[in-house]
Amino acid sequence: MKEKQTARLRRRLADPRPILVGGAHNALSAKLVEEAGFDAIWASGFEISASHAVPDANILAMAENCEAARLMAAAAGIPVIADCDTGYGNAVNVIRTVQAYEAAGIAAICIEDNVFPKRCSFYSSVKRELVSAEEHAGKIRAAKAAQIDPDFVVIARTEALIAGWGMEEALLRANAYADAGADAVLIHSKADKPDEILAFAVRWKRNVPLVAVPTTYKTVPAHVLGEAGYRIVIYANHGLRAAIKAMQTALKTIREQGRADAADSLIVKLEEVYRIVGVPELQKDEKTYLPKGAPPVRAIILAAGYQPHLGKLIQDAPKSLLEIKGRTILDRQLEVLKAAGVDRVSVVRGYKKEKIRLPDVRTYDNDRFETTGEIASLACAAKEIEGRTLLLYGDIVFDRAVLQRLLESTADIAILVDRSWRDEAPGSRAPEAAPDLVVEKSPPPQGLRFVSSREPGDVVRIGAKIPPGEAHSEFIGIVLLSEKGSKIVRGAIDEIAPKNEKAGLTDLLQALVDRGHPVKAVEVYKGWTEIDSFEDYQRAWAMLH
Ligand code: SPV
Ligand code: MG
Repeated sequence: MKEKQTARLRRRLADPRPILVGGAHNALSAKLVEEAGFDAIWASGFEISASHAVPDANILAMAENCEAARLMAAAAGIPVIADCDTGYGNAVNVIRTVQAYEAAGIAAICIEDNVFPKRCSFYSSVKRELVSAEEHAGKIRAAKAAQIDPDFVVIARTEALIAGWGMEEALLRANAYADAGADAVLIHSKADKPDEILAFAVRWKRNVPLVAVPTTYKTVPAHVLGEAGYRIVIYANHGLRAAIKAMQTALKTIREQGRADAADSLIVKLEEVYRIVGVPELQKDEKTYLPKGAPPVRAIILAAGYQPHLGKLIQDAPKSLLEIKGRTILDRQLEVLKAAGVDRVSVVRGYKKEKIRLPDVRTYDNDRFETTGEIASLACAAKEIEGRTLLLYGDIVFDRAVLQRLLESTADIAILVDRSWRDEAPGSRAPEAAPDLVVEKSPPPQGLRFVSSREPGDVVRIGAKIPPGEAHSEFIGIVLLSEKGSKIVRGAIDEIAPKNEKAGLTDLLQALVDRGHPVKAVEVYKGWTEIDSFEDYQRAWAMLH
C-alpha cells in the first residue's frame, strides 16, 4: 500500500538529515518543488496571497488557503506542510482548521503566534502584535486534540524575534509550545545573518525538532542549520520570486520586440508544459478507455493524366479542375472525402500541374505523365500508401453514401463496383468509352431490383478489355487498402512500375488477383459519375447541383 504523506514526513523527521522544503502556491509550483528534489512542499501563505495579488495579511480566508494546499497535495507525491498563519482565529478556529487541512491530505500545519489578522513577518511599518504565549499554547493543544491521524504534524511558530521581543521571550514561548504538544517549533528571524537562529539552537535543550526559514539570513547553507539542530529548513518563497522575474523578463522582451520568438530562450517549450501537466498520461488514457472509432484513412487522387479527346475542355487546366456548376471535380471529391473523415489527401499532378494548388492537400508530381500510366503516378506518391488508404481516379464524382459503403469494408484490398452498368441501355455511352469492367467469382443475382446486402464478391478479372457480356459490374475507380493491403500494393508497385510504366490502376488490381491476393468487390448501384467525354460532362451538368 502507498505510504501516507503524514507517515512519510514522520519517517523523514526521524532521519538526522534536515528536511528540505520548497515553497509553493499552487499545484504546478508544488510539482516543480517535488521535481527539484525537495523532501516536502511548503504551502506558503506569502506565496498563495501573492498568487491572488493580495498582501500576506490574512486577506484570504482559511478555505481559500486550504484549497490551494489541497491542490498541491493532490498534484505532488511528497508531503505538504501548510502555513496556516494564526490558525485563522482563536483555538476554536484552529480546531476547524486542523479538520479541514487533514481532510485535504496535508501532512503538517504550522501556526504562528501573531494576532489575527497577521502581518507578513517582513513587512515594515505595519502593526505587529503577538498573542500571549498562553493563548498560543492553547491553540497548539487544540490542534493536537483535533487531529485524527496520529502522524499529522503540528508545528508551532514563534514570531518573538521578528517582533523584537528578544531571545528570552523566544525561548520561553518555544518551550511553552513544546509543552503544549507541538511536534516541532519554528523560530522565525528577519535578521540578515543566521546568528540569532544559531544562538537559539544552542540554547534549545528539548527533544522537539526546530524549523528554520532562511529568507533574510540566506547565506547559511542547509547543512550548517542541520548541524546546529534545525531538522526542517524551509525555502519559503523562492519559486514564486523566480517565476515573477522570469515572467517579467519574457513579457517585457516580447512587448518590446513585438514578436513571440524573442522570448524563446527565456521560456520552456510547450512540450515541457505538456510533460509537467501529464499530457502523455492523458494520451495513454484516451487510448485505453475511449471508444476506438474508425481508424484514420488517407487518400491519393490520381490526377496526372491528359486525355486529348477532351480537347478544349481541358485546354487550360487538368481534368480534375473541370468546373461543374461552379465547383471543380477535385473540390467535390475533397468535400466528400472530408465529410467521410478522410483528412489527409494527396494529389498526383502531371498535366498542367501548376494549376493544382490547394492549402490542405499534399501534391506529388508525375512529370512523365504523357508516357506513363497510373502505376507510375502511384509510385510518385508511394510513401502516402500507408495504413488505410483510398486510391481514387481524379475524374469521378461520387456520393458520400457510395464512399461510405467502401469505408465499411474490412478487406485488405476492396474496390467499389457499380451493378447498374448491366441495366444500362445499349448505346447510352459515348462510342469511345471503354468502362473498366469486373468479373466476379460468384456472379451477383440477376434482376432489376437491387439491395446491396450481399458480402463483397471476389474479383477474378478487371479491366477495359473484358467483353461486356462476361462482366458483372463496372469499377468506379475507388480502391480501399487496409494497412496490410497498403503494404501489398507498395510491394506490387515496386515490382511492376519499372517493368510496365504504362500500367493502369486496373492492371495493378489484376496483378494482385493473379498473385493470389483477394480483391473484394463492394457493390453499389449508381451514385457516381465519371467525366471521360464531352457527353459525360454534359450529363454531369444536368445531374449535379
Ligand atoms: C510564508 O511563506 O508565508 C511564511 C514564511 O510564513 S515567511 O514569509 O518567511 O514569513
Ligand atoms: Mg506565512
